[in-house]
Amino acid sequence: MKDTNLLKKLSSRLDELSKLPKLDDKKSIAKIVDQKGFSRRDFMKWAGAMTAMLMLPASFTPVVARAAELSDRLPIIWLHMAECTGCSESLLRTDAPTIDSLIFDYISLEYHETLMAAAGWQAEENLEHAIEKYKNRYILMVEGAIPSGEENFYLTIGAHGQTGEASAKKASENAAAIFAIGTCSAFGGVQAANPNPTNSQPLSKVTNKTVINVPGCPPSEKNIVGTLLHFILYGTLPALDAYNRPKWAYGLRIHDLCERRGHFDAGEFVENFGDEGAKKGYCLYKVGCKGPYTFNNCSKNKFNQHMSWPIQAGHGCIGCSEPDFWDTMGPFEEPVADKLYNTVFGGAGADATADKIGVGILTATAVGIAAHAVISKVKNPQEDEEH
Ligand code: FSX
Ligand code: SF4
Ligand code: F3S
Repeated sequence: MKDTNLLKKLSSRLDELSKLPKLDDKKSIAKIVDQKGFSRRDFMKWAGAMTAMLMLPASFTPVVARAAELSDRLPIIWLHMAECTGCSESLLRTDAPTIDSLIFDYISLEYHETLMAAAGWQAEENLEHAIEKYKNRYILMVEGAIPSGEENFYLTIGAHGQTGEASAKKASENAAAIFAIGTCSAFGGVQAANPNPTNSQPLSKVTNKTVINVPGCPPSEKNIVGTLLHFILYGTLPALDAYNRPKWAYGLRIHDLCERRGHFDAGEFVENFGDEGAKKGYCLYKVGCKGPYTFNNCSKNKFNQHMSWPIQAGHGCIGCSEPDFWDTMGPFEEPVADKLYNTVFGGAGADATADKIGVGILTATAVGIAAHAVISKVKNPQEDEEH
């Protein structure tokens, strides 16, 4: 779609949204931003970064800012299933709030067990009431995997002892959009790791409605807020990969965006944590980095007020935004074993390739190209499905 047509389309969607009543009259984004010590300029800078992240041209910045301003028009129901609440924490418990976390203060969270004041019967009633009142209008965000089938009693909520499975099913039925927040909800995560005693399942196995997966253990606040803004702007599903992850966030490998990538290509590896290579910031592949097999944008967004991310901190990526990463990506501090990936070196495996790099059998450049070829052989879920 041409930029001007898209701009028109997004603007008229926002015009429609602006006609919906504000869910809380006293709140305005300008006020909240100001109260927390940000200027309008900071807010517009943030909107500019969001615009780039959503792969829109810079001229769309005012539209993205307006989408953020209208983010209180769509009620949100956030359910907690089996999880550690790290995903909510990633967004909310920063010691200095970011504009992303302010957006979360601003949106209309009709139900969020960690944040709301209500408890017991009252909480249950609030949920039922919100589902009824905002039927087909609310966005459902679910955090955590869902113990299912004969094992569904491993998660019950509230005084009636309703199972998490029943609760997630019910809330999914009347939602305008459904986001699985975090790897547990998207893919099962640690709960579903072998032998999965609670028969925990991803949200998509519990409902037959389309679920947008926002994985990561936890996902970055920007990927959560960006998914919300995308829905506010378009009102439709974003382009998704084969695992239903938005391509704007999960379209590239960690390895493609990694600041240590030059060292990988030059065959310069950390051999052991704390060695000379580690001090020089060399590539972490040989100490287990799973960046070549993991799709996410962590190096761009980072965590903790954009301070750092796993590889910057000196540990390899453990593949936390991939399905079944607890079972398939371990051991986390060793390279992926030959069991998973055959390579151009007659099936010797990516690790054997890294060893060859280490002992300098090939020249650095040739190795860089060959190793890249190896990595590129790993199945790319982005190529499976185009929307
Ligand atoms: Fe899981 Fe999140 Fe990891 Fe924790 O939703 S994705 S265990 S950060 O809190 O559920
Ligand atoms: Fe970065 Fe890991 Fe790739 Fe090395 S293997 S370049 S540390 S993502
Ligand atoms: Fe997870 Fe790897 Fe990012 S472990 S947080 S996907 S760097």
